[in-house]
Amino acid sequence: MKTTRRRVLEGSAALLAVPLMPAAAAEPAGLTLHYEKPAAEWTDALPVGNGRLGAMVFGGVASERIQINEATLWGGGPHDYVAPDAGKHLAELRRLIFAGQIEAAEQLTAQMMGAPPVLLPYQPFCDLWLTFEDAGETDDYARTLALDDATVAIAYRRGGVRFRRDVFVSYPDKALVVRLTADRRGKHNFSIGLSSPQPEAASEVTADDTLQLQGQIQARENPPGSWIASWNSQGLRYAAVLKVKVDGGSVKRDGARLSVRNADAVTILLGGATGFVTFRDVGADALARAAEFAGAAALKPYNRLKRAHLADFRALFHRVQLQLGPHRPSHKTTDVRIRDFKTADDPELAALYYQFGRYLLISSSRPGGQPANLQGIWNQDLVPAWGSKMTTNINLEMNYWLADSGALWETQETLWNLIGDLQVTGAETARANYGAGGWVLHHNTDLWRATTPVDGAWGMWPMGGVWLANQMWDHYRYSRDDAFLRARAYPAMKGAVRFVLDTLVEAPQGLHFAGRLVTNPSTSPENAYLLNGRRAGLTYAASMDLEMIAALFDAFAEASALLDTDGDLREQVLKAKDRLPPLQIGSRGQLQEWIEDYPETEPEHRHVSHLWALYPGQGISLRGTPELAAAAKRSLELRGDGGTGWAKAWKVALWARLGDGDHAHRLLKGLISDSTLPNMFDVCPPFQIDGNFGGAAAISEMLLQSDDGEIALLPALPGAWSEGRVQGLRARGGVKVDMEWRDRRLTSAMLVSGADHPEEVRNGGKRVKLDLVANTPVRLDANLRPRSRKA
Ligand code: FUC
Repeated sequence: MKTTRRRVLEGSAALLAVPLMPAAAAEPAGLTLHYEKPAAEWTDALPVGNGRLGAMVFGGVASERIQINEATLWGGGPHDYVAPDAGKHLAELRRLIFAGQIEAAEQLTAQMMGAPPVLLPYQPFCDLWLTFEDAGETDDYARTLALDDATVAIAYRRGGVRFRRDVFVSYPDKALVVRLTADRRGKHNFSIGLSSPQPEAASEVTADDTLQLQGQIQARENPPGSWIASWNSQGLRYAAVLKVKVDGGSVKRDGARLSVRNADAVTILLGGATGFVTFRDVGADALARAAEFAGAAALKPYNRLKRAHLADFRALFHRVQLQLGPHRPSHKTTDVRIRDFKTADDPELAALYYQFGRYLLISSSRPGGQPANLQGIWNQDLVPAWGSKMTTNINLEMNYWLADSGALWETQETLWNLIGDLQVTGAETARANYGAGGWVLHHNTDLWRATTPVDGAWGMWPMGGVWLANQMWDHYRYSRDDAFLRARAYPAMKGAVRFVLDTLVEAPQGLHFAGRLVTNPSTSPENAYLLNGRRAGLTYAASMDLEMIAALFDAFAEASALLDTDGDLREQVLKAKDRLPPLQIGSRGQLQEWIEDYPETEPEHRHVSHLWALYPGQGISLRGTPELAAAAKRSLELRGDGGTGWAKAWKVALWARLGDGDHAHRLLKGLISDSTLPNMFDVCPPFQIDGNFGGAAAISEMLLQSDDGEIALLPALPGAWSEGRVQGLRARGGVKVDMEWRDRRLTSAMLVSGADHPEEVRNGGKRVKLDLVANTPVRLDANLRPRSRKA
């Protein structure tokens, strides 16, 4: 590479600003994941991301692998899944279900699936390789992910030289950044390559400091049983452009790679893009986009990139601070702390797990990107587990449970956009499959916004839209953002209401709750019951449907009144609500999952769908509906404390809602010790990110709960967290909450509301009624007595 005057100046400026001497392995702090070895497997590697680009950093000494994803790189192409004849079978399906002929009904669903009846997968993008020249013995190795820097750092001594490598993905500068420094000049000697697991991807050197990789998703036959469709034409184009800047030394082409010689420090910038514009338009110029991102980042000195990255990331991340237990620096590596969490007294690891959830959400879901899928944005497999799709019968929703309470509302922008698209495709499915208005979503979707039933009879679950519409309303309850309600939530809620009203049917004579309005077809996600000795999944009016529909109807009534619109529809909704069957308590004292008290085929089934109204819904609560809460508790006991990672996370939150912090904590131990990988990723198994997000949401539910007009401080504090403090958690009503506690008792709290409104605050048996005034902090003492501002 030609050493231009500009580059020399920029290089020396960087030398002045960043000392060449890399910091020794940082003292492991409360917000750092810390390891003493490079990653041997993908699930040891550490994630970074900006919502569009995700990367897994391995931290090798002889060679570094950084595995990279781009959020819009999926299999297939724009596609309409609607099977035009699916609706013809609806009447017969309903008849069979009401007649108890479930086996025949389940067979019939094969005629009602989407075309094709499985969806398309999220795809890996490319790998960046750094191959280092042998430079002698290595010691003093440390690999860290400092959450509040959103940076993976690798530090070691090799041949007597201290090296350091920092990797982050910048949201403001739209690029992956790798910075290599050393404590001696001229010591960086390595080559740089790009590859991709995608067939026919081509990598080439286009200048002495530039590499690029380009390709197009190829037609593919996927293995049966992979829950992934095959596709028979080329799909999305993708491109990565990489630029290298050296301080001292040189960089030049070396075959298909770039070679860095004798550099003092090196900065590598990578931009990545696909042709994706919308789910119906994939015509963007991927290469031009990638080149623009890398080129623009390369014009900025490293320090500016780093400063912009930190400012951007910290503006979100620092909104919530959490300390559990006394601060005791741990010198164990994070994988050991995870393994030992079950038996060790390590409350700070729970706080780290909480903040890691927030870290992952900021890194995988930012405006302009896609919602976090089953793996967030991190996936190395061509055939990922469950296609790494967006599964909507629990997983996608769970991904966002922590967003509002954890003050990360912007991360939901991608979800609101997805729901906007699903209203378009879901209207077609509602019409074709059900002859209904409004919009419908079943249990899975992908980049192409599938809304049809897929996968099998358990896919005949038309409630995905109802769940998501409820989630939008809940965001309104947290944010009190009227513009959001009017422009985004309300249309989605109204469309979901329309679909439900058009599909509720009267239960026929002779059946339980004859004459009431019920859903049919219906299923309690993925669970099955025994009917005449046979396994059956389909039914009418599964409890979850009734809970979510009742919540949606209430929300719609409130929203339409607030917006002063749709009075007639509101009347209709309230009348329909009165005609829904009630929730029932079964023979074992449990909350009944189905319309009849059927025996279950798998009593410890991972899904706890019928407890939706306890969490994330709020239709069941200890004080509001004590009998149903007791039945929900019985259901939880019968289900047991096992399950997938996400199932445990959900149960932590459910026990928190029941006010049992110690039981919640016992489950959290299981989640962290038994369902968490060395890099702190959740396992389903395999890796699935929902448990990370659900676990974080559940931790905040242990500390703070809120309903309209009521905030509970420390409602489910376990003995293991006898002291701590939290700042910046959010309660419904737009209230920011800080708290401190000691000996498991609240010592002080501070509330700041975004708007004037009354609020009742509760802690244990104590209560206080407050008239909150916008932006005026209210400090409460241990007895919830407001303290004067001066005190
Ligand atoms: C649902 C769950 C599985 C898994 C899959 C992605 O089907 O029942 O456990 O999480 O989604």
